[in-house]
Amino acid sequence: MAGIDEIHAQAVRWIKEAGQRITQSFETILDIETKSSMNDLVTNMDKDVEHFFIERIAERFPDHIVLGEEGAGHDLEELKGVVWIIDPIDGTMNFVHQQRNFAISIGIVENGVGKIGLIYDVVHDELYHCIRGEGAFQNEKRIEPMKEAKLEESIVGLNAIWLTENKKIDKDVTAQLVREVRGTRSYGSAALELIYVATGRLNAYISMRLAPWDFAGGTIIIEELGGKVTDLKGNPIHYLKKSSLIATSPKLHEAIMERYLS
Ligand code: 2AM
Ligand code: CA
Repeated sequence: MAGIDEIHAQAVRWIKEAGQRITQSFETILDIETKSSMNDLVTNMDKDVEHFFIERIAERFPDHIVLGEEGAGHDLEELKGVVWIIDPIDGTMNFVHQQRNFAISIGIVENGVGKIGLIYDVVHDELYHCIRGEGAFQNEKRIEPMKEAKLEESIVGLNAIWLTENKKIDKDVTAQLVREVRGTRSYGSAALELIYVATGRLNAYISMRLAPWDFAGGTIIIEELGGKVTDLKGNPIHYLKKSSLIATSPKLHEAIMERYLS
């Protein structure tokens, strides 16, 4: 089987190439469809980029498996061997409406353990990446381990939808959190919000509903930097299951869990 460094090096090359394809598509007219709802968008570029990875991976690493958001990869029931969990465009609504605030997200998992994380902020040409145990990097620059923040001094990534009546969380609880922290932000791309937590631009990110391709790459990078990612019950997240998610530093994780989620 290919070594971890070789897999990482290939993933870096491919994610940059995929980024170029996306940038070039800004000059073309997108083909936009909706999926589960009017606001759940998919474009020809989401599909094109997913296919790009599937073809490259099948050719170079034929024993690897791909789980992609647009469903062109494998149908998986368990995480055996090397699995690439890919979101070709995370933040598709931003991609369509803003041509910014989106990312390509890849988590590479071996027998259920996150080994390589990559998030590419295409518009800023910023690649965040790590190999488990070897530190995390923004392009070539090493990212410092995550720092703790007090609850009242933290900036939390949270979508305003969770302050409206919903089936996942009591909106009074989220409203209390919004009042008690220093500030909240919503960027519309889980991958970017996770990388903002990894780099200290946010102190925590909370979502009630994410899929493995939204969080795999970011979780691997955050864990490499000493952060903690769980579902909102405090259980470990699973790379094959949709779940709620809280990503932050260990002490702030404890504080948020204790004050709002227990
Ligand atoms: P996407 O753009 O790849 O679809 C938006 O708040 C963030 O949540 C984005 O990362 C978006 O990913 C993700 N997202 C939006 N709707 C979702 C859903 N129904 N299930 C899982 N993730 C979702
Ligand atoms: Ca997507």
